[in-house]
Amino acid sequence: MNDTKEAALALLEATPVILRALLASLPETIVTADLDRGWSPKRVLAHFVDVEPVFAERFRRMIEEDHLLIRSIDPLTTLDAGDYLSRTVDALLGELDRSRRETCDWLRTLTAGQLERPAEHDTCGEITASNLLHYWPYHDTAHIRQIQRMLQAVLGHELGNAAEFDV
Ligand code: NI
Repeated sequence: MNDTKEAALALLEATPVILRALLASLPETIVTADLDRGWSPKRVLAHFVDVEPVFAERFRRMIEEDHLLIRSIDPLTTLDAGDYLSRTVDALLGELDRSRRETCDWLRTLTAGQLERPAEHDTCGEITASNLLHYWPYHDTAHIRQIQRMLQAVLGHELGNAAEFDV
């Protein structure tokens, strides 16, 4: 396995750990606050839980089926249909942790040949399993940054003149 694939897998495994460290001890008022145009940190976590089986199923089908046609989904529609926000942050973190571990154990069994298998995405064109393996943690890191920006904004209200310091 080459270094970028190893990094992709390591980052996939790190995501539930990072999210737990960021979110598990925060006050409920902050974790559920609308901090980014309708998004709270908890809603971003719910998005992780919601798309996890979609990624996993796409990946399995790419390995098992020839010339798979991947249909795009509307992630906001499936998120809002999922009623995730009635669950606790801890329950959402637990579910992501379990499903991610199961998927990563399976991903580690794939051969280089399997990772070259192509599929056709309905809007993006041809992608390989390897492309999806790298896109997945790329998507994770974008949403982790989104949560970190939200939390930085919370702190930003309390800086006073310390806002003038260089970061
Ligand atoms: Ni997303």
